[in-house]
Amino acid sequence: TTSSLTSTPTSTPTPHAAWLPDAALDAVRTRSVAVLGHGLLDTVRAELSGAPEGTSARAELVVAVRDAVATPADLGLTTLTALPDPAPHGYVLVREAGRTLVLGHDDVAALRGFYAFVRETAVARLTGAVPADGVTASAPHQPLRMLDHWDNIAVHPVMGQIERGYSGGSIFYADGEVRADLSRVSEYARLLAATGVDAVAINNVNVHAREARLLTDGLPDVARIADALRPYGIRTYLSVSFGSPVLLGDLDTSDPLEPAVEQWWATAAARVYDVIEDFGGFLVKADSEGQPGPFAYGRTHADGANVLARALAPHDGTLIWRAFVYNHHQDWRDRRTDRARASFDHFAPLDGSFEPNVVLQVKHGPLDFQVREAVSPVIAAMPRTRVALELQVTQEYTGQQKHVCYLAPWWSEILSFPLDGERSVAQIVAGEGGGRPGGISAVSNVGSDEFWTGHPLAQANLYAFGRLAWDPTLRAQDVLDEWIALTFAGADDADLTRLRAVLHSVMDESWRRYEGYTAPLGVCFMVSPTRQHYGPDVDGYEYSAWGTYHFADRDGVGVDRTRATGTGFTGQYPQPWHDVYESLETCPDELVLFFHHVPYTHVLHSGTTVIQHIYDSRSDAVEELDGVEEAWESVADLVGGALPASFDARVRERLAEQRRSAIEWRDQIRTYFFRKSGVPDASGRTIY
Ligand code: GCW
Repeated sequence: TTSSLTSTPTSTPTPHAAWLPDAALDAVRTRSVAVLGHGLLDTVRAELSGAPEGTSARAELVVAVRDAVATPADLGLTTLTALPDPAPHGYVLVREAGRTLVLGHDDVAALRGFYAFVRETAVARLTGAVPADGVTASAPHQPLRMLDHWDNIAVHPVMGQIERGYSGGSIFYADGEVRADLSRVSEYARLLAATGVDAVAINNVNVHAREARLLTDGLPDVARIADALRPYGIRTYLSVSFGSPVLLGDLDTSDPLEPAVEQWWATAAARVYDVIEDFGGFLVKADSEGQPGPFAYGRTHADGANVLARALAPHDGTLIWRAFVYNHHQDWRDRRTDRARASFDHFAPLDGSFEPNVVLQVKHGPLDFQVREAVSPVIAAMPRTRVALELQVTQEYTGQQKHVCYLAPWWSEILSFPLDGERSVAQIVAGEGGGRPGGISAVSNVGSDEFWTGHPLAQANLYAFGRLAWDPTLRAQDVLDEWIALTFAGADDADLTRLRAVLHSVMDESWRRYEGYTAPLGVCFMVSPTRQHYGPDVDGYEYSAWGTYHFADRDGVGVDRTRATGTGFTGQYPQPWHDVYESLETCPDELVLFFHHVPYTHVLHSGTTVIQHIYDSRSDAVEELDGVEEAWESVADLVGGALPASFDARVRERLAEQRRSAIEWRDQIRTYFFRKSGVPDASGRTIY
C-alpha cells in the first residue's frame, strides 16, 4: 500500500500525541501543585489543570520563577540555607522529602524545567532510577536551538508542499494561505518546548514569489503564527529573499551597498517588529542553487549579510546567513573544482567582517547532509564569527522517513568531534573556550501527517535534536530511553519494558545499518536524481553539474581531496586532521573514499579490501533487517493496547518498504562494482 506514503497536503488528521501523551502529564497531575509567577507560567498552569492545588510551602510540585520566591522557608524547604540561582535560560530542580521544586531563571526556563520534571518522572518509571534528593541544575549549552522549515505556501507538483518533506503537507499553510486554524502549530510548539528548541523559521530557504510576501502583506498571518509559538517560549524567524528590494519593493537593485537598499531593509525590519515585538530575525540562503545574492553586484557575503543585520540590530534581531554556497554548474571532467572546498573558500577569508548579530549557519559536512561525511572545516575556521551548526532532521539522504534511521548517534559523533584538536564541534559553536557563541539548527521533519513525521519512529529524531541542542553530551541511547518513556507512558510496566528492548534493537544501530547498505566508505550521493534522492542510482549524479562525484572507474573509486595529488581540501583542516586525512595510513576507513581515490584492492585498516568491504557490508546490513522485523513482530500482542494499531500498521508498512529499498541498494551497488572492477565477491554471495 502506498496511500499513506503520500498524504495530501491539506489533510489534518488528529495528531498523535508524540512524546507528550496525557499519560505522561497525568503521572505528574496526581501531585498537589503550586505555580508561582506570570507569563509562560500560565502554560504550566494549563498543563497542570486538574491537579489538586497546594500551597507553596506544602505542594508536592512547585513551579516558580526565581524572582517569585525569596527564601527556602517560602517553599517549606528545610535542607537548604539559601535558594539556588539558576543560570541564565536555565532551571534548577530541588528535591526534598518527596517534594520537587522547579525554579526557572525566567518564565521560559521555568516552563522548560517543568517539562524536565515530566520527563524525569517518566524515565524513572522506565529505568527504575528514581532521582535522589538534592539540587540539579540545567542550562542550554547552545544559545540558539532552532528548527528550519522548508515549507512552502504553494504546493509543488513533484516536490510536494515541503521541500524534502516526508510527512505530508505543511502545518503552517494550506490552500495557498496561512492556515486559519493554527492549533496544530501550538501542539508542535508544545512538543518542541519539552525538548529545548527555542526558535523556528517558518518558510523555505528557497524563497519563491508567494512566500517572499510573508515579509510584507503576509505579516498579520506571520504574527498569528508567532502568537501560537510564543506561549511555549519559541521565537519566529522568516526566510527572506536577498532579492526582496527588487521583488517586493520599487527598487531596481538589491545591491547591499546602495543606500536605498539599506533603507529598504531597515523599513522592512521595522514593519515586522511593529507587529511581532519578539520576532527572532531573518534566515537567508544567498547565491546558492539559484537564489539571489550579493555576487550579482560584485559584493561579498559579508556585505550582503551585514545590510540585513543592520536592519535587524535596533530590534535585537538576529540574521542567520547560510554558508551553503557552491558552484552547481560544474563539469565532471574538471577535477580541481571541489564542492567540498567551496564553503571554506568563500567564507573563511571573511572572518571578522560580519556584524555582531550575524550567525553563519554551516552544514555539518562540506557536501550536503550525507549519511557519512567529514565534519565541515568551516566550523573551526572563523573564531571571530558566530557560527551555527546545521543538521538535517528531515531524512532527505537517510531514508526519507520510510527507513528507520535514528540519527542521534550520528549527531553525537559530529557534536563530540574534536575539530580543532581540542574542542568539540558543540563547544566551538557554543563559543566555549574562545570564539563567538552561535548555536545549532536543523531542518525539521514535521508535517500534517497523523504521526507528525511519516515514520512514527522518526519522531525520536526530532526529540533527540532538541535534547542534543540543549545538552550535546547526552548519550543517544539515553535520549531514546527518554523518548520511549514519554511516548509510551500509558503502557503498563511489563509492556513498557518489552517495548523498550524492542525499540532499542530496532533503532540503536539503524543509522549504521543505513550507511551499511547505501553509499560506502564516505563516498556520498549515489542517490536517484529522478526519484528526489530516494533509492540508489550509482551514476545518477556522476555526469551532472552538481559536483557530487565518486569517480569510479575500472581501477578504483573515491575523490582525491589530498594536498599532494588532489583538490587540496585536506588543507582546510586544522591539525591533527590536516595530516590525518591527508594520509591513507591514518585516514579512518569510514571516510577513505571521501578523501582518497584508491584501487579496489586497497586494504582497509579493518583488514579487508575496499571491494570486499563494499560487497560484505551491503549484504550484512540487509541481513540485519531480518532481526529488525522479528523484533517488531515480537510485540504484535501489544497492538491495540500499549501499541496503537495505526502506529503499528504504519511502522510495518515502512519496514516492508525499507527492506525492498535496502535490497535494491545492496544489489545495485554490488553489481555496479563487480561490473566495474571484475573482482569476484570472495564470500560467494550472489551478484545479480
Ligand atoms: O540538500 C539540498 C536539498 C535542497 C535544499 C538545499 C539547501 C532547500 O536537496 O532541496 O534546498 O540542500 O540546503 O539549501
